[in-house]
Amino acid sequence: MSRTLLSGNEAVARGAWEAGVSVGVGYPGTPSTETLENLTRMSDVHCEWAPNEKVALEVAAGVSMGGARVLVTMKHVGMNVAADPLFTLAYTGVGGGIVILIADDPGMHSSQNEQDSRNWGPFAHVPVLEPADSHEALEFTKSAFEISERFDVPVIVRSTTRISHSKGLVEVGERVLSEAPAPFLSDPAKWVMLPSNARCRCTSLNERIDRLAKWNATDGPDRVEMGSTELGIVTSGVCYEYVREALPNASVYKVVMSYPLNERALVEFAASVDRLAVVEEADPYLKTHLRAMGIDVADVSVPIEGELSPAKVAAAFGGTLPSTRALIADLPPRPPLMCPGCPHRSVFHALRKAKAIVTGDIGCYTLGALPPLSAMDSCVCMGAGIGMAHGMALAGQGKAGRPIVAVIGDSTFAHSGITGLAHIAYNGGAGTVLILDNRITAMTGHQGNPMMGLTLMGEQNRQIDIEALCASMGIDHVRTVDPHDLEAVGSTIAEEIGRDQLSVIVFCAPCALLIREKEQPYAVDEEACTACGACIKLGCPAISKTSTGIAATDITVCVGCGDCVQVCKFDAIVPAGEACEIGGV
Ligand SMILES: Cc1ncc(C[n+]2csc(CCOP(=O)(O)OP(=O)(O)O)c2C)c(N)n1
Repeated sequence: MSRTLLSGNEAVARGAWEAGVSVGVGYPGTPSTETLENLTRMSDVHCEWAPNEKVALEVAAGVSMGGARVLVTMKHVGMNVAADPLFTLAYTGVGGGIVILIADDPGMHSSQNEQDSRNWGPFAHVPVLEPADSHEALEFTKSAFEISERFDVPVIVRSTTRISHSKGLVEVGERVLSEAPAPFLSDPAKWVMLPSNARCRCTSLNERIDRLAKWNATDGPDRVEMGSTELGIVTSGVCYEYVREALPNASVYKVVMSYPLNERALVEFAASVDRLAVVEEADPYLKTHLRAMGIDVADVSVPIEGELSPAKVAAAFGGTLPSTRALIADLPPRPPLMCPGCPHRSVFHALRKAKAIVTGDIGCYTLGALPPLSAMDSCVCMGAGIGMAHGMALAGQGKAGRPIVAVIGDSTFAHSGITGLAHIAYNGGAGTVLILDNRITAMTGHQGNPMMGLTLMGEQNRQIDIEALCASMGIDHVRTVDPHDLEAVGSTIAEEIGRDQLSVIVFCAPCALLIREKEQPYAVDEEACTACGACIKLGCPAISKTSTGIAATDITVCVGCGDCVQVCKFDAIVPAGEACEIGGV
């Protein structure tokens, strides 16, 4: 045993490795992504990025059926995508243990919504464990594998941003050496969920969860810390840390297994305190279940939106603690921006000029919604933009002069855009679909994907040929364009939106952060600049307006992509060396 500092995500990876996991599989999504990336660095584990979370869980189901332990990772919205296999895997149960890390994002630091993944527990009848720190993330991941195999059910480990991304001291141990799985023996009653088998497995699932609830009541991981009996708090996950800091004298019931709940212990705890309150983030999950159990829960105004903090918890109980907001207030604001040299920029610049209705999607390109580009009208969930473009056309939009365009990134297209495109092709729809192929899953930190073929284990495998894929759907108009050729971007978009048939434009150029060698930066020739503002409208962080209205570039930020040179009608943007010679910046 030795001690080390690990983030919650690193600790989950380490816990899975110590538990003898054979395979890790998932789809990137903040705040879960680094878990698999860390597992890859450990010995004797094979890791894969799946095209989406549903496929990840299905691969895991196969690993489990084959008798080996498997870790699946995703962010909260990923489980919406993977829910179909989850519900039925609860019926089949497992061979080797299945542990699913779901990382929630209260406060939506990097997500389109706030979801509380504890709800999957009672919904799908799968146990949920909630670590409060890195140490518990490791320990509970290990126990999750044991619970999964002992009670024949997949287990969810629910993290949140603060746990996934904070570092804490962890005791690391050895890896259990598991034997190679025995050859597979068919067991259709367990694995083939025809209705007749599923009915039996449904009964069996209820029995398994009953047994688990009994185990939770006698040997479960929940913890009671008695302090003053005037106030008792029921809490879980990182909120436990906030409660300890904000209400040091209160008695605390720390829920670790949030499904199935240890009902008897909760009732006993409630009886042992004068007043009982719940502190939890996101949904009133515990509050609702405690009230359903007949426990009198005080109405305390703990915020139900966003992230909690020790200060917010203290305030809810009439106390005060210094708020971290005061520290944050001193930091300069850094709004999210497309990077200098981002290949997505020119496409939104052109879409704005085309006055298109843009049904967008999720990725770095969602920043095209922000000024000065302001060229995205919707962003709902991964893959939604393509189906929404078709739906807008069905509603009769697009006829009054504003063309309908769907915009989607390469990873998002592989995740859930292909089916949307198949839908339009199959139903005879029209419209223009733009695939922004920057050869990487950029937004979550440069993960490989099936479009470019680099695997999580570092192998270069097959790449999907987007043009051929579209052609196989019977789409006649498919073109690939370099997004740094602004003339081609504008003219191709103009031509394709003018058609009354379905067309696809693939804008293909690598993410600016993949390019290690910077091109020569550009600077502004002050004499030639007329302060027209055309370059400013690109929204490049390397270009700004001076007090006199003319443009200036920051040559330490400029990567020399040349997009701004192409929008300047006065040849005022020139290689930085030349600008210095003629007296520019
Ligand atoms: C269901 C779901 N899974 C994961 C995510 C996290 N996520 C948001 S966008 C994205 C991929 C973006 O990659 P790409 O489409 O290639 O666009 P890029 O960022 O490279 O421009 C991911 C993984 C999410 N929002 N929803």
